[in-house]
Amino acid sequence: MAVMQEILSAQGNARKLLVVLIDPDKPVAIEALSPHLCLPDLIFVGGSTGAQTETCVAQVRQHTSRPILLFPGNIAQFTPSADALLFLTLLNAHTPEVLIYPHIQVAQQVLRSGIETIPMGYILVDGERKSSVEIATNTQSIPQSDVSTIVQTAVAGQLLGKQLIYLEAGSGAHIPVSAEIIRAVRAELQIPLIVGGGITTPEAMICAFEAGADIVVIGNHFEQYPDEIADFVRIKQERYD
Ligand code: 1GP
Repeated sequence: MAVMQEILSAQGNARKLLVVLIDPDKPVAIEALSPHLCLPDLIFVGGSTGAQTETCVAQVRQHTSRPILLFPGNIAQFTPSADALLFLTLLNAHTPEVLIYPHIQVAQQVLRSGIETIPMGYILVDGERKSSVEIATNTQSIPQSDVSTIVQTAVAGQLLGKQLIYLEAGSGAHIPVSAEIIRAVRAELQIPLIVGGGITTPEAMICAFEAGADIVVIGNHFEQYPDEIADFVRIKQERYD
């Protein structure tokens, strides 16, 4: 099944999805994706600087048959060897250098590769720690108190044809995206909603799911504690599968 079909089918059945994000620069969690353990639903591969994406995708494939989605921090990270590409637009960016120039540069390469391409609106929300995306793109995150701007930005993304919206507090955020924000965005959105950044406990994962996230992404925590992937997956499965 195509990856987007799988995501839509899960949303239609109220089945929540847990994603492990692997940074090609710090691929420590790969070993924990061994086939005999509880497996996350999807794997994202990407980071702010890493260019060893193809090698990383190949390594992940040796450990799991779960779909691998590219979540690229720059166009050098593109590889057709993944199962799908999150073709993301940073919706709260203000310059064409961020909003469209990279897409133009890589567009034909992506098209010719035949990879499944999923248009995704990406929204930076303040996680009380300046994220690498903010720094790399010189983009101001939206304060968590400004719920209406976050909702308006997400709705704009849906109207622009994005198939997913990702609320991002930033990798290693001190506070994740609040339940209030997730609820408010969910109430206005039909397409699947992804939430990530600063989620380090099963309680925080459940909080995001209960507020309306369809997909929760965890990166940093599993780099530090890869063995906990199985626990998070089990807890998620018990509640939502
Ligand atoms: C980062 O949202 C992801 O793009 C995951 O964040 O690394 O803080 O889990 P963490």
